[in-house]
Amino acid sequence: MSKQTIALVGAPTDIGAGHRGASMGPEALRVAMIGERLRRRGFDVTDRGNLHGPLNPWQPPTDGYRHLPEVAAWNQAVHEGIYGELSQGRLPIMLGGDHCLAIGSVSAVARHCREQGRKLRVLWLDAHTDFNTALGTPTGNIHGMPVACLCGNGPAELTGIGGHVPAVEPKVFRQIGIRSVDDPEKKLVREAGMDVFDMRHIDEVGMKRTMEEALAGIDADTHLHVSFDVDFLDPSIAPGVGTTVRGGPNYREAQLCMEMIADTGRLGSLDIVELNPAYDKRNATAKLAVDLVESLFGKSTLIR
Ligand SMILES: [Mn+2]
Repeated sequence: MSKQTIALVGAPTDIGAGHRGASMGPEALRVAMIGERLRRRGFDVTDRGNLHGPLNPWQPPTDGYRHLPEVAAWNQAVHEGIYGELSQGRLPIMLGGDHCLAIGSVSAVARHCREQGRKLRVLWLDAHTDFNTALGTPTGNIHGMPVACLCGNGPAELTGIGGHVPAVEPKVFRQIGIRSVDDPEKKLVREAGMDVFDMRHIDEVGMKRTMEEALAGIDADTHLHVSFDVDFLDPSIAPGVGTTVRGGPNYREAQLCMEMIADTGRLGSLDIVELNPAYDKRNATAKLAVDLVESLFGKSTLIR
């Protein structure tokens, strides 16, 4: 079987974030040669350029949400862009942008899976569960809410993107690397019954067993979507994010995580989000993200 065509889709915005700068993420990943490195691995890579949307007006929250109309516009553009790539048989990599954009990308993947009769599994690699709502959020920043919105808990402008409410059920998610959850959010995560592998779990059983658990049940009919929030990584190796939380996976744990996902052969789409060059040092976090993406696409030390 020939290798799949990968489509890079830039979404240069920080519309859902609490710090400016994730809007520069797509270009930092290109500067770190994401396209070339995947091409070198034998993939056919096409860079579709950037999506467009409203500028960040940098306003305080209204009714618990910051920039809701702008977030909706960006996510509509992402939904259409990612759905279009999937429909053409390409494997989309969304270059974010902040994590609110996963509302658009995951809803597009879910729509594609419904139409193709495929099962969906979403691996959410993140320090945060992103399951907040307008009632519980301390900030109104919508990058803390995409999982809730995708599960139907959020404003209609966002839950309705893709035309199927909810876009997904909580059971499709496996969250890995979690170490920062707001108190009201903890209750919601618990009630939703979402599978969360927090850092304590990784400490106790190791990354290998964690990934075996997160990947259990994936079969030939499963589309695997990875939503990679760069703040998943320990800030000592990945300073280039706005919302660092100490105590994340180290370099080797992150590599193992990516390699075990690659081993399934089921990766169908990817988000790379929250990379913030304004906080980075000489683009080191972008380079690390690209290294990890290479592993996610099958780079390994030995022929196994
Ligand atoms: Mn996130």
